[in-house]
Amino acid sequence: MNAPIINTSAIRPVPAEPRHDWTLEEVEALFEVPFTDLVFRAAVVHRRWFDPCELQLSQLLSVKTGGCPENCGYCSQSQHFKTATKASKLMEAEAVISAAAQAKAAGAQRFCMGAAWRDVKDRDLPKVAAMISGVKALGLETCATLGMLTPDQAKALKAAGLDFYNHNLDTGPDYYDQVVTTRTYQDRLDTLKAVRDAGMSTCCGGIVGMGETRRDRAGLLHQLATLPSHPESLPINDLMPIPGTPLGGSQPVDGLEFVRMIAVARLVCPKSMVRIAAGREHMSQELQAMCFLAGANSIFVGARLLTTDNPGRNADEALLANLKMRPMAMTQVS
Ligand code: SAM
Ligand code: DTB
Ligand code: SF4
Repeated sequence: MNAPIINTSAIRPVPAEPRHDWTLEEVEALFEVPFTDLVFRAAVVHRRWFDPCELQLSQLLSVKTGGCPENCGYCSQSQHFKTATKASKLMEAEAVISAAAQAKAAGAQRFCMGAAWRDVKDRDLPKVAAMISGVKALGLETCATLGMLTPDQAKALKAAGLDFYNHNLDTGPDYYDQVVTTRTYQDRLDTLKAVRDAGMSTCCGGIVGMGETRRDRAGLLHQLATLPSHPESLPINDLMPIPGTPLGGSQPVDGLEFVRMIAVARLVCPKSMVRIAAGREHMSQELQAMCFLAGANSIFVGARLLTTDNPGRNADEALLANLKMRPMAMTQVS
């Protein structure tokens, strides 16, 4: 009998502990690892820290839609572009809490409130705080994504019961000004610092499919991996192309490249919840399964993201059943 063929590159030691000293070149090199070897390594790291059959489930609600002064080239909610999204004012706290109760009943663990704001105005804080404390009282993990925050605003949100704050870097630093010019990369990093300093967990990731290069994708992951603490949640969005936006006609990223992005995210931020965020609507079960193998362990559930469609409950119940995966125990509801 022939001896089994072992690809020794596949059994190189896998770093067990998170590192913060990744170089851009190291992250870029991971993207060049042969696909099956990369996914294998990411799967090993995934198993080191997580049960690979468990998924964290978050649900989004747009609590303030459209009319945003920022010019993010991917976004349906920017007032700079003519899109089909209708602007509406900040929702009442009771309506948000009732939507959160429905999300919980449908199986969501975390409820994320999104507002199309550049930054938070102090006059809106009491209403936002009421939403957060009401959602928290339901026994859900709370998350919000409201634009830039001052350190004092971050402290106020934490005091209201906010567990996570989502603020994405979106892409690598070299490509950023091709996507948005009304704020800087440093503005984003400053808000992330305010969130960390207030004692909240960060949810920070980005988007693929905006015409960026692989080096830009590596650049984003390098930024995340060298933050003072890795984001507890790391969403990877596959661009939802929005007609009327500058990026509405972008070429979709190939599925294998999306899986690579997930695998490299898992390798450089081993203890983060890596989320397949926007884009599952146009992904097959097989592609999502490949992402889970490569270390993704979180999804958005519910039929809507903020302004675009998501697979919805029936499709996701079938996905979990077919893959024999199950919801993860909640991480923090204190
Ligand atoms: N206005 C706040 C902000 O920008 O931080 C919060 C809401 S904003 C919609 C949250 C994130 O959603 C963006 O940073 C971006 O990463 C993601 N996003 C927005 N539109 C998207 C799209 N069309 N496709 C994929 N991801 C998108
Ligand atoms: C994240 O990374 N993706 C979510 C959430 N965090 C806020 C938003 C996705 C938005 C997709 C486009 C839309 O629905 O408008
Ligand atoms: Fe505004 Fe956020 Fe959309 Fe940018 S991504 S235009 S900041 S809502």
